[in-house]
Amino acid sequence: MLPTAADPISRDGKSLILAYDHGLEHGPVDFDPNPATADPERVFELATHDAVTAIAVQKGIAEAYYPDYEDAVSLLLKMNGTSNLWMGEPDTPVNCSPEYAAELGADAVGFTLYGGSNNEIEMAEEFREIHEGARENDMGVVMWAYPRGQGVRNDTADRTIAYSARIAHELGADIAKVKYPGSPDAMAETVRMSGRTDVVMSGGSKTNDESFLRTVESAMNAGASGLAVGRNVFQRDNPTAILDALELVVFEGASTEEAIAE
Ligand code: FBP
Repeated sequence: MLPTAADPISRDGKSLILAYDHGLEHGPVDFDPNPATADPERVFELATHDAVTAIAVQKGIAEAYYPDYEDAVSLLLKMNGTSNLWMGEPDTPVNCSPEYAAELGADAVGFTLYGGSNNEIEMAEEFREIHEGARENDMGVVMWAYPRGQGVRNDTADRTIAYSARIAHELGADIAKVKYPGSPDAMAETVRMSGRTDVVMSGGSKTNDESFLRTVESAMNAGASGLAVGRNVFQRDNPTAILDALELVVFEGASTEEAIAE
């Protein structure tokens, strides 16, 4: 396999990104199910699990905690983000430069693009600067490809999600992070539209072990390259157990039944 820019945050072409930007995006409510996870150190500890290929965090968390973990986990630095207090048309300000991301030790940068928002034009221009800055600093690029806003009637429609992955591909992302489009066929079409850009599934709100693993298994069978997951790991009473199971499904091709039986 040829090396790609996604390699530092992937293993054998597969990724399991532990997303932990929820304190900004959703607020403290996301830590309620497992209050200890309000402490970033707990989640960095989880990210040292063999299954995890990178942790995705905002700049402030990286500054404060990543120096203690840089030998143990790859860093995917999220470059934009909005709080849940914002009530306008979907938008998300850039809060870090690629140069500073590189200085913090980032292996890759992450960027949310809300295709269909009235702010899509500005966001795409911002993405250009982040993308080219990442290339100059040898970092991979992950797009949180989230169609959302006035131009989007149904953000989970299969064609809409396939379109968002295509946008990520055409604008130069190495990995497109998309919501699961509802069926294996729709996921396969999303993967087909994303060309050489890898597609990872977004974890979504917490579900039970079996239903979550089944969705991951079906995404992998449809050609996805892994997942970027937050709440379905850190909101569980035993996050390590679900990472053990995900390792089998994502990297070993195990079925849900096999992963649960382990
Ligand atoms: P989850 O696995 O918890 O869904 O996390 C993925 C993620 O993209 C996070 O990086 C981000 O904070 C959150 O979902 C945003 O979710 P939304 O914009 O849909 O509320």
